[in-house]
Amino acid sequence: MASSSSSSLSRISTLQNHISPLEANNKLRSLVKISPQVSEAISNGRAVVALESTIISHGMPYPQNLQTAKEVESIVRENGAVPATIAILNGVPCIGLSEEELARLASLGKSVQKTAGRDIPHVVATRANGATTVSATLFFASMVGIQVFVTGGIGGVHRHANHTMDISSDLTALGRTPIAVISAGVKSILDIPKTLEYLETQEVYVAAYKSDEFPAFFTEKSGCKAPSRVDCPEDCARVIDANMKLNRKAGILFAVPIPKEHSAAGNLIESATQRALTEAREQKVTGNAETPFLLARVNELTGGTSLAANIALVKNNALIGSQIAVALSQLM
Ligand code: PSU
Ligand code: MN
Repeated sequence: MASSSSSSLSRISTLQNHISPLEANNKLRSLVKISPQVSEAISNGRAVVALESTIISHGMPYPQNLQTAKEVESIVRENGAVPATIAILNGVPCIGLSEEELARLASLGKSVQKTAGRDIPHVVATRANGATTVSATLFFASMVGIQVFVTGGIGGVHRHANHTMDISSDLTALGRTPIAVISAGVKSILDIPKTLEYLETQEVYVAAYKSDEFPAFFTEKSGCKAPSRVDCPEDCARVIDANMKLNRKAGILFAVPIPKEHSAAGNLIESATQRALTEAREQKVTGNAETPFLLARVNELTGGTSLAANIALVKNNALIGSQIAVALSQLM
């Protein structure tokens, strides 16, 4: 356990050039703190579901963020898997948070640094608190061998990316990390056709869950046909198993449409999204500030309707992700 962060960096410097991959992996693992429940589950081949933390710090306001994070963890447990929420606390990457740690992270809100893959070394070196995005969460989940990861929506290719080159590192991380991410597709704040093209370039297997169409987060339909379709957790588990046995390096995206009873507000949310996008351009909000800005603004403009839909779809993803993780653990 690397609980004293003072030793984290000195341990990095002791890494030798000539060590076996197993030794290297053990040394890497000694730099992160794995909760006892997650550690036990990984050692015994039990189902584990990784969860990201930017959705807690930047994706939802306090206290709904804490309430949702706790409920999501409960859903994972009730469905037979162990939740591993991932975040960096005082410079220590934590895989599985205690109740106190989760509460602290949620109450700190946006003062916690949004941590994508590129930000990890700086957050660790400065012993800061970091909420991991999909890309950073993939890095730590893969380090400890977790194969299933649940979130709300992943980042993607932004609209006007041909000018701004704003493409989320979630997509390149998925291209090099053999983990299955369960999301409700991607938001219409993004360019969905370009996001699907980019995922293909990155060799990520993309399937819609019980649908022919790729979902657009708040709505079941995006107007884009999904590259593939899966209809049950067991089918998903078989794809993950094959991906792993073939030692492919790229990941998998299972896109689960928002439950029908929560998709009714889709049109209201879509018009709010258009307005938020215009405001972001007017106010010159760019880079990693854009996604949190749009999420918060759409929530304001819809009077909380988008937040309720967001919470509902994350919980649904947690349910299906846990079923997939359990099916996978039974295959192996
Ligand atoms: N999309 C959402 N909710 C979120 C995010 C994206 O609908 O909370 C967060 C996730 O953590 C995702 C990150 O990994 O934003 C992507 O940020 P960016 O677009 O800056 O790469
Ligand atoms: Mn970006």
